[in-house]
Amino acid sequence: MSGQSPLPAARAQELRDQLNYHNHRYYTLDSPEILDSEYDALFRELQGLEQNYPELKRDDSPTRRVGGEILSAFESVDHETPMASLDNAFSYSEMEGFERRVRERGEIEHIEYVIEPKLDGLALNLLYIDGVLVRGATRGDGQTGEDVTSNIRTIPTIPFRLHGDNLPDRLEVRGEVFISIDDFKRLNQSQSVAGEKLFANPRNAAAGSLRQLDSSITAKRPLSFISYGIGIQQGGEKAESYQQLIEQLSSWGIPISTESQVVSGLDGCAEVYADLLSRREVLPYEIDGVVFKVNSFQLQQKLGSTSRAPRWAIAWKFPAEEATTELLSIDLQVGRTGALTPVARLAPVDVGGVTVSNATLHNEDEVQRKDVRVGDTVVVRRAGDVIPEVVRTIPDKRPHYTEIWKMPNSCPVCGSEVLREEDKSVARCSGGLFCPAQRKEAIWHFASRKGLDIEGLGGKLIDQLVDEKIIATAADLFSINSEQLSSLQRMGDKSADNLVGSLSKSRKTTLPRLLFALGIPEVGEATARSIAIHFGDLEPIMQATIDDLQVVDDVGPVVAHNIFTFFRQDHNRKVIESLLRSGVVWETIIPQERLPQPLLGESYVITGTLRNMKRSEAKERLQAMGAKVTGSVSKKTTALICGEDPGSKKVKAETLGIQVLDEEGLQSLLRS
Ligand code: JCF
Repeated sequence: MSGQSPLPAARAQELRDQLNYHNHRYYTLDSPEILDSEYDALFRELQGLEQNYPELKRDDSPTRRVGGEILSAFESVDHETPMASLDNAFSYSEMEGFERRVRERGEIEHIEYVIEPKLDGLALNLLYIDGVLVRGATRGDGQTGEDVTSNIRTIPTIPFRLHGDNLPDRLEVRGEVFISIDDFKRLNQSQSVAGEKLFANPRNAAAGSLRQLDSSITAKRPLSFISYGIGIQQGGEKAESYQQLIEQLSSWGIPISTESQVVSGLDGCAEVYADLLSRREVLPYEIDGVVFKVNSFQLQQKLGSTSRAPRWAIAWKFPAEEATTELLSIDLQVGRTGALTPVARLAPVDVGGVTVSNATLHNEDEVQRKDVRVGDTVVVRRAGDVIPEVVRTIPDKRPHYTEIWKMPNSCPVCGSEVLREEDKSVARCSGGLFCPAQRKEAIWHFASRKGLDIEGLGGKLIDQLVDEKIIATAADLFSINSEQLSSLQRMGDKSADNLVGSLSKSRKTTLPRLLFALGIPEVGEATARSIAIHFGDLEPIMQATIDDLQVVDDVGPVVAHNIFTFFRQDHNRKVIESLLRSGVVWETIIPQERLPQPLLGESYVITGTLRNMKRSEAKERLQAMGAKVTGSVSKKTTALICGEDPGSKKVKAETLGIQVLDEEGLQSLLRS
């Protein structure tokens, strides 16, 4: 025969073996030995042979994986041995109960368990006769299922033929059919491109795919399979433990869980449970708990089964992450920085042991993307520590009266205009100082070091002042008296007096500081300074048009619009009036180039406490006169300006022979 091509039958057999082998390497072992193009060439050669010699077609031919058989209904099949289900534990104490029963019935103290993640898919029963896959059936009621053989033949990880010698004559392989999370996302993407209905979750997608009457559709769905045991076994090597069994299945070419491991006792079980729960969100597939099985088959036998489920296994379920409920209304929550978050108010529903009646909808775009409407029945998800969220609606349950939700134009708390920047998903209330929801944050910003720099007024104190209704806006700060302060908790007379003192000092400020302190969205320290220098005083800034504002370096259309809008709002003007009435003052800025610069080229350092002026103010005024103000004394320093309690800088200045000015010296310098 040499030199001649092999007989078609022999070649077909060779191709089937090769293709099945490479299929297993590619899908189950994830380690291909040949190129996709080489695989395709072998595949087409076999397809050609089968077309020319239909008598060569076999059930275990890889060409069967593309599907094609169309059924009118699924036939019923009896499982060779019933498919048990699993008992569930929902808490540590239920798990403890299971473990105690195993120890008591088994009359043994120390027990080994094999654990595996509980996949959220569908149970499948495969029948192999003499190592060849002959049937696949759904679980059904445990006794009788549906024959889905032509569909499961399209699942690439299910071998048509088992590997190795000493195979059982008859073997039922049980496991879970599922779709991985990545595959699910891709599937829904292509459903969406094709204008087809999206699947709600991987489990539904897997169920829908497995129960297709046209197996060529199933072939296009990315189904996976992982085995967790057997039914009948006649002949072949018999395992003595569950661990041995799954290793044996794996050696025959059946995919098993990569997370499977042996643990000892209740402590070991609790440890892997906690570990898998913590990794739940990063696993490649959805799981709803952890399965624990007594490892020893001898002990399994001794424990036996109830009518429903084996006594040697349990599923310790994770807390449910999702529930459905009715969406009663969509409210807006105003954050401390004015960010507006749509929040779903829900008919209270239990999600994993916690009653949920509010869930976030994140932002306007998300509401639109999910098309969530008041009146919808929605799926709520609460995973781990994260805030509950609305995942999706159930379109079939939508009442006829619903309306598309829109972000309102005005803040629900203060009525200010709602602004949304281009390319950003957050909408914000422009109320700033005025909006009660933003009050504390706005006051804190107002008093901060770059703002009016009110010493001794921290976040906790602001909380107290607002909560006790002593102040409502930043302007109210200046009418606080020491009695009001002393009445607060943890506030001594001395600190009350100090704060009143620093408040009165902060009244005298600068225009850049005031402008920054107002908290106009996107107006930071540098922008505030540029605008202040350009316009010189507050009144022209308040009158400026968007075009006027954009003349300033640093100010683009968004910032200009923010500033313009801010000063058009009545309540903001009121806060400013009230600030003026409380005696907040600043010097008009004479544009830099028109200012005399008598100190140009000179360099100063300021140290110690000044009695009549803050160091930052002294610094600003010296800078305005052209001087440089630095942080450390060197030979180049013109003079050290020295307040009370100076530190090492004074010593250094004296050592270097540098002039030292006291506060009077500073005053005359500033008058020069
Ligand atoms: O992953 C599963 N859903 C799963 C189901 C895992 C198992 O080890 C199972 C199962 C159902 C029954 N074991 C049995 C006996």
